[in-house]
Amino acid sequence: MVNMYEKKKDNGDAERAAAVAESRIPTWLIFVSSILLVFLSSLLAFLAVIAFSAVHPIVIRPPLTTPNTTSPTSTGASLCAHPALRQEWRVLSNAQKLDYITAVQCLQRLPSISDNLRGAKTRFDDFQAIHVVLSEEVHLVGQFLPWHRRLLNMFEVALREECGFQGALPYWDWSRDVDSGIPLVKSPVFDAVYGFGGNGADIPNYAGQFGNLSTMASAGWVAPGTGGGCVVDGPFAAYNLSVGPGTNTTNHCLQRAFNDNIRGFLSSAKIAEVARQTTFEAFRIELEGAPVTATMRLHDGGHNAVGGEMADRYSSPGDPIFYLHHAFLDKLWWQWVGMNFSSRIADMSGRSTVDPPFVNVTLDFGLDMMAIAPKVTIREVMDIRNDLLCYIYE
Ligand SMILES: [Cu+2]
Repeated sequence: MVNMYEKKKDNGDAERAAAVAESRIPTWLIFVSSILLVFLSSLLAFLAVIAFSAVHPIVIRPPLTTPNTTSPTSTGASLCAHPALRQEWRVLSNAQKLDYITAVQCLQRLPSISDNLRGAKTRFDDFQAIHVVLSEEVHLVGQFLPWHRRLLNMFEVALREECGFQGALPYWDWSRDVDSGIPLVKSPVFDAVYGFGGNGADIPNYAGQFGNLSTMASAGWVAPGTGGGCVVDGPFAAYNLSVGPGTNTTNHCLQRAFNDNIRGFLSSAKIAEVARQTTFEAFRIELEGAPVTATMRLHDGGHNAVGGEMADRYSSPGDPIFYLHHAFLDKLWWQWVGMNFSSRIADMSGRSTVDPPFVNVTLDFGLDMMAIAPKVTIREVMDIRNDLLCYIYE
């Protein structure tokens, strides 16, 4: 029989034996074992990364930023160190195109932060809803270009900060399609896989959301286009819009009605005509177009050539191509400023509202972004290379 003491004694012996055995392990062996352990765990981590990238390929992309060598802006703001490079859709790699589309789809899944403004359900809808609410205040007025610049800036920031997007907002230079003579439906921006999907399903005698196509036809501008129904292919065919059409709040599909008869308003020759203007006001009017001009110009031409949701002056940001169209208009403005930088970087004018009483828009005019961003002045968005905006165009 083993009593408690003896058992304790036995344990004591065992502990001593273990201690002795331990003291016999040479230091070099402990050192080598530790090195081996570190090596094995590194190998394991490496193998895990290989396995992960087989499922999620790591895409090596060209750098999206360009070093900045230009002088500080005349509007006083400092220039950002690494501006994002906004490029035309067709020069992006397929991986870059998919990255952008994936990020927009991410915004279409994230919940609205605008307190369901105009029925907005998602972060994508937030931007569309703000455009609906402020539409009357930001078109046909001096702040048209600066306001849309800020809207695009906030959209680009949301893609980056909320959806992990690492690129820059692309733009759509429709004059490339028009000059090359291809129909809109063949443009790379409307590709079903590496683009925004194609035309809407054909509705015979489609007259547009607000009869806009029939208006255009009766004005003798152009004949109606095709489509008019829901977009049937591409990454946005399944998206359910909650904001629009117009100022309505309805669940509806993304509609398009391509009109190749409008292409005459979107050629590089038409861009050159707009660029010839010598004051900001003349430039803005020639770029923005009807109803201030007698026929369409670059802005309304691009909207109406795509048609459907894009032809809706309120809810057009419901079509993701809106952001690429407006980025190109923004580029044209920046290029125009660059043609006489020292004076045009501070050139701002125009009426503040469509109807009187209006004030003259100046650099101190505030740009309202409602719930999505703090108000900034036009002065703060005059130079796209500053810390607030931080991008350039290729
Ligand atoms: Cu607009």
